[in-house]
Amino acid sequence: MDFELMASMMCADYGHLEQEIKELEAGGIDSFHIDIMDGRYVPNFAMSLNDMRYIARATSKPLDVHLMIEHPNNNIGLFLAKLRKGDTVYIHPEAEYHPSTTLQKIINADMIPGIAINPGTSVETVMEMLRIVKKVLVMSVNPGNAGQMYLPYVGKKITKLLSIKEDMDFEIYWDGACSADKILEFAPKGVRGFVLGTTLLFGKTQSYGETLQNIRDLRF
Ligand code: S6P
Ligand code: MG
Repeated sequence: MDFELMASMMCADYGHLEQEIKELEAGGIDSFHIDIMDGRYVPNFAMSLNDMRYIARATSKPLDVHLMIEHPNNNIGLFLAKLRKGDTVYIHPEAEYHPSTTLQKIINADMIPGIAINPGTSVETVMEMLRIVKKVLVMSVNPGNAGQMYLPYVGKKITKLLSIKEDMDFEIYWDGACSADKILEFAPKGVRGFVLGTTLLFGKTQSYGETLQNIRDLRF
């Protein structure tokens, strides 16, 4: 079964960040998920521009940048200037008056445009943007923190997105409280990738390599 695994770097050990990156790479992680928070759009501060730039320099794997900031259009250029072609940038449509303008800037920079949709956001309200983006990051927790509980009502929205993804040409990614049973259930249905945080990857006794191998060995 082909699916992608992303490491949620806000959960990494910042005392040994370079080592964390190398271990995740050696363990076969597909990309690094970077949660940028501004303390306004979400009630938390997590990673910022310098963290993102550090990781971009430390790895040649793709970055998966999740902007949880108000009005990303105002300063998205700061992020795009430090990323590489082929990296992904997600915005939250509710955080911008004209989200398609911001998405166009991401496209013009040769990066992959995505939207992140909150548990309380319905597919219908983002329908037109689904024609522009290549990736939809479905939040299965409210944005702002790692280590939260999965919100089961999100499952119905994923079913709806799965039914239109081929016609509208986008892929679905999972963010929040991702456990092995969620990968087992949703990868075969067509969810393309999963962000791994404290639920499955970080703060465990086993190595990242062992955890990632166990996921790849799941019996679907
Ligand atoms: C939440 C953020 C996520 C979390 C990730 C943590 O606002 O967008 O990327 O970092 O979900 O995973 P977990 O397993 O601790 O919920
Ligand atoms: Mg995220």
